[in-house]
Amino acid sequence: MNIQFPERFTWGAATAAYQVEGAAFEDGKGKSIWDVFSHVPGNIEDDATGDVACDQYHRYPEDIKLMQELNLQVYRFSVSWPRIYPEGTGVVNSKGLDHYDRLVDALLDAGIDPWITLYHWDLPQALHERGGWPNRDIADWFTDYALTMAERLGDRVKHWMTMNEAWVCSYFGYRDGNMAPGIKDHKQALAASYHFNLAHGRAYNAMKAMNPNLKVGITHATQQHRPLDGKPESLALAEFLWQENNGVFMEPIFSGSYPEAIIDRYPESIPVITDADLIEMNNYDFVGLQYYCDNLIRDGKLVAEKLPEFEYTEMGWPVTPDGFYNNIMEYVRRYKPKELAITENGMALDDEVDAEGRVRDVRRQKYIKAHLESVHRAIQDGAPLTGYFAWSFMDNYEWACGYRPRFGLIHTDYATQTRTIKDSGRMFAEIIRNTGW
Ligand code: GCO
Repeated sequence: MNIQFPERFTWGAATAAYQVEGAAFEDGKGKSIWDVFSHVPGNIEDDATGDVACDQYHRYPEDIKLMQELNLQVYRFSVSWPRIYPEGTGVVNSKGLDHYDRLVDALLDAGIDPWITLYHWDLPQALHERGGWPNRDIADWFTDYALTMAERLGDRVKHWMTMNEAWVCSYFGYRDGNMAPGIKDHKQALAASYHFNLAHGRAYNAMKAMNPNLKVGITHATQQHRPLDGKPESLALAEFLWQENNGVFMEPIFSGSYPEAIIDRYPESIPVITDADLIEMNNYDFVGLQYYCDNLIRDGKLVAEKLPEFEYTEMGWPVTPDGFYNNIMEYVRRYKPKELAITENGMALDDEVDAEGRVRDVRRQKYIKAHLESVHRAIQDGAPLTGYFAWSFMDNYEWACGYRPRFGLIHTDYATQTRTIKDSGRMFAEIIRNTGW
């Protein structure tokens, strides 16, 4: 097999603040909804919290050396909003800003380009108490925060992602309640989803007006639904779920419209949609797609159990690399995007360091190569893909699953904070060095 990516293709790995930083109550940081949610007994496996996580807040110099060993060209990380605005709005915490300033400089000194996610789920608790994402005012709160960051770091950071996976925050955070802030209310979930899009658009316009050199995008947990039979009810469900999980978040950004199927299905819960809002939302320089697996459908229903014909990960997700190709091409077909990047893709296992100090994660190596083959094929077939970021740089706090699933290219020993590059990390470093294999 000879897989060669374009010379200018960008290679990186990603993390998020609450998952790696720790220092949850240091240097003036305010509480986020995850600080509160993770401390409620029973919400998280083993009642794990992100109080310490990988302690990257203090250990970033050591981690940057490891990024160099992995040949990473880009490190995608998120800023913790309550580190910057402990109360969500108002007074800026200069120690928080200084931290990201130092991190960005250290990355640049190491020859690694920083890409920043502004919102990776850690809403200031103070803003939750003022209504959070279901409150339309959040578009302005978020824009003020985005401008503060762009003003401070925009001279050194070109790539910005406003939201990470608004789908997950809206539906798991406000509809199903299994993620922070733990609300179960469909109407609030749809309002939140609308305001994620609005906040993205408003921040996009404001950031570009401040500094036209910035590239401002958004990342999306793309969902691909695979009917295992040809039954009409299976095909219909796949199409409806495309609209509910992708269309609601992507159609306004790409096309300035809102999926009719959702307006028709939920007349009671749908927020007021205006043309002015849609014009504001319809802005992006690039969209980051994040893909892990297909959702399987049979007999007109989502398949909940494990099927013998699929391999499953530590998250209980099937391994479906060909679905990744279909998913990317579906974006190209439906929305004709001008630029896409794969901002997350990866596999959870229960890796251990062996007696020789190695992590022999053969299954992850296969997963990465198989998914990269799909990316490569999509590029050959015209998809405007400019980069691929592994999730994750290192094992970290996997939200409601605590520390059990390990997604990293680097193993984290949480008791000692020892880092060990896994075999997959070494393989990824070689792929980057050769722009393929
Ligand atoms: C996600 C997130 C990550 C997760 C990863 C694995 O975007 O869901 O960006 O925080 O850890 O997807 O579940």
